[in-house]
Amino acid sequence: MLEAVARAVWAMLPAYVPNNAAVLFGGGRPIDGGREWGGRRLLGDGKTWRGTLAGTLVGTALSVLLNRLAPAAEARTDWSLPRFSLRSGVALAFGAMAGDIAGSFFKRRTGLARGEMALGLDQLDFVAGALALARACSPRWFARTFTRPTVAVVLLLTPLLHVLTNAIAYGLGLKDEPY
Ligand code: CTP
Ligand code: MG
Ligand code: K
Repeated sequence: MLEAVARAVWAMLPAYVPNNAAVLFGGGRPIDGGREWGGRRLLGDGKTWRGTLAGTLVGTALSVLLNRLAPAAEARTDWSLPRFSLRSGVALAFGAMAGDIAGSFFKRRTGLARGEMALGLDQLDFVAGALALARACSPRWFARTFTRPTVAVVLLLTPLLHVLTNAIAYGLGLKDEPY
């Protein structure tokens, strides 16, 4: 059980950190360039080129780092941890950013302003993006790494981790809202 959770979190870390990296390094020119659609912003000022690039780079770098840390972590436990290819690492990191951007697109369509909470969507849009892109880019790696029980753990655990890290980022003054 603990190993299943550890494997799931390990495999998802390159998809988890991009959001936090975007909060830290984001800002500047919005991806939608201020454009509107149907009287509302296409994406909003919260989705920037810089944040997206930073998130993708940090997530990818973490996948490389995790590969190097895995043997030591495995030696200290009796777990076997997943490894990332460059392809799957990039897919998880960029997929998380893309899913988050798609989430903002839907938030704007339903009239939610930038920063307003969309319960469920905010917590899972990046997971859906990361898993979908990883599956499309590295199908064999994906099938090995994200077995059904692992996906179940991810879907249950991610919203909790997301709420927790965002609350911490808010507490540290890094984020404008605690979600
Ligand atoms: N961010 C960014 N680029 C991204 C994603 C996030 O620059 N692709 C930065 C922005 O400064 C953003 C912050 O990270 O405000 C928090 O991200 P998030 O909560 O996803 O955005 P919101 O501001 O809440 O906007 P939205 O309502 O569109 O989700
Ligand atoms: Mg938000
Ligand atoms: K979001």
